[in-house]
Order: sequence, then C-alpha cells, then structure tokens
Amino acid sequence: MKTKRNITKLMLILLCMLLVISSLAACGKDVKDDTAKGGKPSGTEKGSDKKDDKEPSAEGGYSGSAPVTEEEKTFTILTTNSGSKLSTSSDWEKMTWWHEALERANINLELEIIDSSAYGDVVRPRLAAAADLPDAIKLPDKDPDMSYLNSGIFIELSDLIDEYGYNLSKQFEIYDSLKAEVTTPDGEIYYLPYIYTPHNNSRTLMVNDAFAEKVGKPLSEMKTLDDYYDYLVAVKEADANENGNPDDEIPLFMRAGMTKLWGMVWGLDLSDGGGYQADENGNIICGYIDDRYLEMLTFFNKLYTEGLLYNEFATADLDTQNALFADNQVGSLIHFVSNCTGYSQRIDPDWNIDTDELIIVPVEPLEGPHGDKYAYGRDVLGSIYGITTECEDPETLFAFFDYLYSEEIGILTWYGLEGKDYEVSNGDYVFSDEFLDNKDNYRGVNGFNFDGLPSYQFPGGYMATQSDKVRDISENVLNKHLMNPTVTFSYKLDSENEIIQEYAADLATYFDENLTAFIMGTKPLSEWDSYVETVKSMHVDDIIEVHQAVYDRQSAVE
Ligand SMILES: [Ca+2]
Ligand SMILES: [Ca+2]
Repeated sequence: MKTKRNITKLMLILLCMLLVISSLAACGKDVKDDTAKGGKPSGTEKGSDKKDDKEPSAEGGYSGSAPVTEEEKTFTILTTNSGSKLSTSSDWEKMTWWHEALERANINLELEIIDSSAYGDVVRPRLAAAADLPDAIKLPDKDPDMSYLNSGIFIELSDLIDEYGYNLSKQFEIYDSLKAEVTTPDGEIYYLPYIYTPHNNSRTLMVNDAFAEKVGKPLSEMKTLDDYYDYLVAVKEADANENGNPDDEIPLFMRAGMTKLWGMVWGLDLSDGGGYQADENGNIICGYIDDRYLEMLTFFNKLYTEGLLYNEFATADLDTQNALFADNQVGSLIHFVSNCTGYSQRIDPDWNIDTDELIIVPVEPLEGPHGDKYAYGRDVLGSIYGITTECEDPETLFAFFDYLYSEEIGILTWYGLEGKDYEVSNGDYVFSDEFLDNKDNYRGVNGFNFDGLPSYQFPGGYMATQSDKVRDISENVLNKHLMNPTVTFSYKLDSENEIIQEYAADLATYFDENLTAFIMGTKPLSEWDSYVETVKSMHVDDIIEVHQAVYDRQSAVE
C-alpha cells in the first residue's frame, strides 16, 4: 500500500458541505432553491428522516441500503457503457466491483450491452417497435421531444421515488437542477439519471509552473486577468522552456471549440449553456450579444494579434495538444483539472507522481474585469434510464437503482474493495499499488467509471489517482468557485421545441463562426453592432423567451 495519495473521510464530509456552499455562491436558480430548502449539507436530513421510519416496502423491506430484496430477483437491462472504454457483455462479467454491488443487493442482472458507437442505431428501432423490451433501458438520447416518454413504453416514477427513493432524493438535494431536468412540463418523472459531478472535475486554468518561475511571474502572484496577461507576454519574450529557442513557446493553447470557456472570466456561460444563462435576477440573457462578450473578444483579438494565443486555436485537436506538450511548448490552457497529472507525465515521461512537483498546475481562478472568479462545472444530467411496462416487479428494480445512488456504492464502484483496493487508516483512504498503477487497465476492468446503469460519478472519484497538489487545489479552491450552467437540459412543450428546432442550430453556428472571426480579426470588432443586429434577426429573442419559460418552470420544481 502506498501512503501518499490518501483521501480522508473528513475530506469527503467537507466536500458534501462544499457542494451546498458552492451552489449557494453560484448565481441563478441554485441560490433560490437552496435557500428555500435551508441549504442542508448533502441532503442528509430528509434522507435520514425517511430511513428512520423503517417503513417496510412491498417486497423485502428496502430502506435505502442492502439487501434490496430478501429473495434474489433477476432483471433484464439493455444498455451501453460510454464512461470507460469497456463496452461488451463479457467486459461486464469481469467488473468485480459491480458484481459485489449486485451480491450485496441480492439482485441478478442479465445485461445486454451494445457498443456505444452503434447503440442508437440498434436501440431506436426496438423502441419504435416496442417489442421484446427488457425490464429497463438506457435511452439512446435524453428523449428531448418526449416521444419515447409519450409512447407508453416507460412507467412514471413519482410514486416509486416517494416510496423508495432514499438515495436518489439525496442526490436531488445535492444537485439542485437535477430533479427539474428530468421532470416534464406536466410535473411527471419517467427517467432515472446517470449523474455527472461538477466537483473535482471542473474546467479551469492550468499554467506551466516551470515557465512561470523561469520568467519571474510566480503563480502565487497571478491573481487577475492583467497578471495573467503579463505572464503570457513574458513567456512569449523569453526562452521559457530553455531549449535555446525563444520563439517556440505557446503562451496560451486552446483546442477547437474550447475558447468559449473563457467567458467565465467575464461572468458569461458561453459553453454548455449554449450561450444562454440566467442572470442574478433569474432573467435569461444571451452571452453572445452581451457587452462583456465584446470585452472578451477585444482581449482575445489582442492576444491573437500579439502571438500570445495559439494561432490555430479554432482547429487544434488532441493530437496537436499532445505534440505540443511532448515538446514542452504549452504555457497555459483551460481544460478538466483531472487531466493535470497526465499533462505533467506527457511533458516528462519519467515524471513521478509521488516524488516530483507538478509541471502543469491548476491555479486559483483569475479575477476578471468585473470581479468574476470561476472554475467551470457542468450540467449534472448524464444519460437517462427508463423502467419499461414489461417489468413485473418495478418496485424492486427501482429500489435496486436507488441503492446504486448510495454513498456505499459510490465508494465501491470508484475506489474498489476494502482490503484489496484500499484500506482505511486513521480515516484516510490508502489505495493499493494495483489500483494506482492501473496495469492492463485494472481499474476500468473492475468497473471504475462504468455508466451502464443508473448511478453517479462519486465526487472524490476522479481525484483518487491525482497528485496531492491537484486534489488540494480542486477540493479547497476550485470547488468553491464553480460556475455551473443555468440553462440546462429540459423537457419542453411542443411549441417550445418547435422554436428551438427552427432557430437554435443556426444561431449556434453563427456564434461559433463569429467568435473565431472576431478573434482572428477577419471580422473587425467595429462590426459588433451589425453582428448583434444579425443575431436578433435570427430570432435570438424567441429562443430567450423559451429558455425563460423553461427556467421559470424548472425553478418551481421542488
Ligand atoms: Ca518564448
Ligand atoms: Ca524555447
């Protein structure tokens, strides 16, 4: 057992509390809803009240923990796995962590697992025919127009959630937008979510620490956008990677489609919310026609013109990025914080996680021109799962799914088996060499990051394999500054879907093209006003109106 990368139980508890604090700090509906609920940490109050009741269920007395049923039950499920690269039914048979979960639950599953690349093509015809349906299905998409939901294939879950949703209710409280996202305009719930966590998985600025030291701009002094600009200029001027060539450093590298993440520094969600967000009063705005976006474009046009932003930012892909890291040319970038350790290994293949200092380091979020200071989270709704009308015992199957949302299963399916994959010593999780070294994809084979069943990303999960410094910054700094999308997935009325379908795609394309054009200067910034006029002529106000109606409806979901 190695002793370095420990995760303390205390940290997990603190994290649960942080979830609430960070959502209180964020703008939009999270604030309203959390305040209304009194902001209880991790939803323990409601859950434990329920648990204490010890109401026997119809079958087997499920009350939030294993066993789910006294008598072993078997269910059939059609699914795919996109969380890790394992995607066949034989892979599933080897996932010992998940089979341990089944054993504890006293549930037997017959999983039909289809490769994720073919899943939609295979499953859509079967859903359309509504023939030979298993007990539960992972949907091929989120059913945005509610066509499957309206077809009568799936059972409505509200009563089951009320009766057996011990752990799911806790997740609904932790992730405040989640319940609203799976609720229809009529207030019904047909689908169980796979839950993404934004915690310890944010997208944030990471800087080459060795460059910063070399050019005399230490990270401890990088607080504002202006400080960061000074760093970029210094990296450009100096031979920061010390290879004898002062001109080969890329002060800021961004991959295609990711430059929009910089909106967070101006308080704008230009990314996962599609450019739409709720302001502090709950009014939906479009960031792509906001004056703060013009400021951002002006700044990035300057970076591009001065050679501080990678000149192929609009098209660069992962291969480009890997090649630049291999030659240690990258001065900074924004991406998922959990990639940090991997970047350091790519710069220096001999880099040792236990003994070497990180090379690419996540920094405290920069303070933007208007005081905004964020790391970028995400929409928490992943894939969705429905229980079909063919299921003869939906109570027990639902109870089993609920069990998969428990903390016990989060630990089991992300940290493995106690005594084999980890030991708990003085409250610390100490992982085995086998777990950490991950030879032959050990963790993935055993079920790490499997998303073929309703469940969730354990908030500490991605951090188990990160260096102490990444985990420290993520847990103690970034989690406190999360900006999550406020315009999330939603079920809409037919009339609303029609407006989205008519205008949203063209607008998104226009936003992307103009972001690139303004930054590269192929469209001068002096054309901003006519750009805004064009966006308005493309019915942006109609889209805003739809998002406002949806947002108001979602905010009312309790
Ligand atoms: Ca240089
Ligand atoms: Ca150089």
